[in-house]
Amino acid sequence: MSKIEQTLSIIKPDAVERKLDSEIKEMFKNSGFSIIKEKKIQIEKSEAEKFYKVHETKPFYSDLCEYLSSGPIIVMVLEKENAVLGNRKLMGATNPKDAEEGTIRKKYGISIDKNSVHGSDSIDNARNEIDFFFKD
Ligand code: IDP
Ligand code: MG
Repeated sequence: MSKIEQTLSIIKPDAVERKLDSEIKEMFKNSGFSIIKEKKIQIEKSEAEKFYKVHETKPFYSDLCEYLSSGPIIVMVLEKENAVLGNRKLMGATNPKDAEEGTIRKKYGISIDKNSVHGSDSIDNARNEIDFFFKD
């Protein structure tokens, strides 16, 4: 059964820096997502640490948070049927080397850390991540 969902997407610093935001947004729209909210921001490392808290024990945590706060990002709320899973599919595997043809990370990702986009991995996390950036 399918239902309308919202998920959080982030266009990460490597893709914003390369001015890929319009092309990535087109890929979302062409896949049937509506961009309900969006803003371009730069966050502090301390905020990135909160956002990625689930990864705090990983060896790459500090670099990851440094990176997410290293330049402007575009955060978006995407909406469509089964948006969480659909966005994960459109993004492709975490490591662009493993991502399938036609996915955002295959097309634009540079490396496992500079993989161009973030997407929520569950409905609960989507709700929390949307609140994290858009609660006001
Ligand atoms: P996801 O972004 O596909 O959900 P996660 O496992 O949640 O992947 O990891 C969050 C982010 O941390 C990834 O997008 C990637 O940028 C980075 N990352 C994950 N694994 C590694 C790694 O082994 N080395 C360096 N960075 C990593
Ligand atoms: Mg993740």
